[in-house]
Amino acid sequence: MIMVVGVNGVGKTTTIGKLAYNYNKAGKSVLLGAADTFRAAAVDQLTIWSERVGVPIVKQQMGSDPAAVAFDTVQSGVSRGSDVIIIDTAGRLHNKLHLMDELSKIKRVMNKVIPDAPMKCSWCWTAPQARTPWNRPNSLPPPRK
Ligand SMILES: Nc1nc2c(ncn2[C@@H]2O[C@H](COP(=O)(O)OP(=O)(O)OP(=O)(O)O)[C@@H](O)[C@H]2O)c(=O)[nH]1
Ligand SMILES: [Mg+2]
Repeated sequence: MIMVVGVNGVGKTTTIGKLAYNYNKAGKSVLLGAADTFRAAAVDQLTIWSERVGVPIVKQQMGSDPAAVAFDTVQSGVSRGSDVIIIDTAGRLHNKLHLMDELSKIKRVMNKVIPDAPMKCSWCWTAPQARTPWNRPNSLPPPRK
């Protein structure tokens, strides 16, 4: 399971398209989960990637609970026997605690379906943003599980 997280507009969804393409090419069965239910057209954007790459997608309508989408996606991945599940999330700043807590919730519900699944939480950065934590370490919230 890969949960892709990061600040707004850094390339999360595009990275998911690239990952899906490469895993698919390597013969793995991939399932995408559209858990960015916040930004307008985010679900449509990921749907276009799923069609380009030729992999299935689990989605709900905009505004629905992202954790519910992630839960459905993992459940669907289990019943389909998917090798790789990739979850898109809405962009957020790392110092907005309530938004970081939402990510913790998404991760928790994914682990409810497969408690011992190998899970990678991939934080997307742009080059200038990658320098921010080193310049302003106090801007980071305490580590979240
Ligand atoms: N040149 C270049 N552009 C990129 C790359 N990755 C993403 N982009 C562009 O950056 C813009 C934002 O990319 P998205 O993948 O939508 O970023 P996101 O993090 O999902 O954005 P939000 O969901 O709004 O937070 C789009 O116009 C992409 O085409 C990259 O590696 N190179
Ligand atoms: Mg996106």
